[in-house]
Amino acid sequence: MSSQIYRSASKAARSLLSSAKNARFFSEGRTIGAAAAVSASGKIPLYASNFVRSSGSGVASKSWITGLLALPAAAYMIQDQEVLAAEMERTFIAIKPDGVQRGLISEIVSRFERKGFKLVGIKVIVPSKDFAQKHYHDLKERPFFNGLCDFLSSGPVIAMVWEGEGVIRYGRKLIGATDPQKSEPGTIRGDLAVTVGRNIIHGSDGPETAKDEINLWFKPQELVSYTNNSEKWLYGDN
Ligand code: DAT
Ligand code: MG
Repeated sequence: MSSQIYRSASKAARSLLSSAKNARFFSEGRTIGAAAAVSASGKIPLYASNFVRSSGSGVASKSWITGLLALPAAAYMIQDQEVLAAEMERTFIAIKPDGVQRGLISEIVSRFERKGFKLVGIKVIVPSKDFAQKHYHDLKERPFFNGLCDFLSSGPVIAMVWEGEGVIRYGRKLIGATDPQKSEPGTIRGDLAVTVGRNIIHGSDGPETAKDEINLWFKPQELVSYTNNSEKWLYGDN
């Protein structure tokens, strides 16, 4: 019985959600902050835990009421997650064979993670030369193209997709200039690399390349959408 109520409650929440969606009402960044504030007020956890406890216990009447009263907030929370999942930008980042061999995986991952970006896909892969040529197709006229593709396919690469507001452009800032001699101290290449041919990391340079590179390196099912608990402290308008 209570699980049936749970189902209708969540159905109702979803229908509230879809009417909100149709109104295109929630799709502004500002809503994310508002929804986070609702979650932070403590109403949502109460709602969630009451439903969990009531399922199958037979002592659910108080919980139903609390739960039903919380429906609009529940719809809001579902919406909050979907807005974040739908609107957040993604970029493709790869630790090249030199970065892997030099033991810099955790150092590089931690810089993106500490900034507040979210890892939504990661794998270790030795790309074939053909694959490397696809990845660097826009550089095929350059004299270093062949050597670059040999190098990228010479060993394990850590392929990643990172998500967050402004992650494409800011990811490039974290990485630093292409030539580590010109990268600022504090950037990944500035701190950890010396020459352009061994600059340890790749990052998409714009929205189009990000989309293409994510599609080249990952199948859709290899990427996850989730809400990280810290997001309510990372995003919000005042
Ligand atoms: P980035 O990796 O910063 O996006 P890019 O796309 O211009 O730079 O070039 C891809 C890679 O090719 C780069 O990371 C290292 C290599 N590369 C670029 N310019 C080079 C050069 N002048 N000599 C040797 N390798 C170079
Ligand atoms: Mg590039």
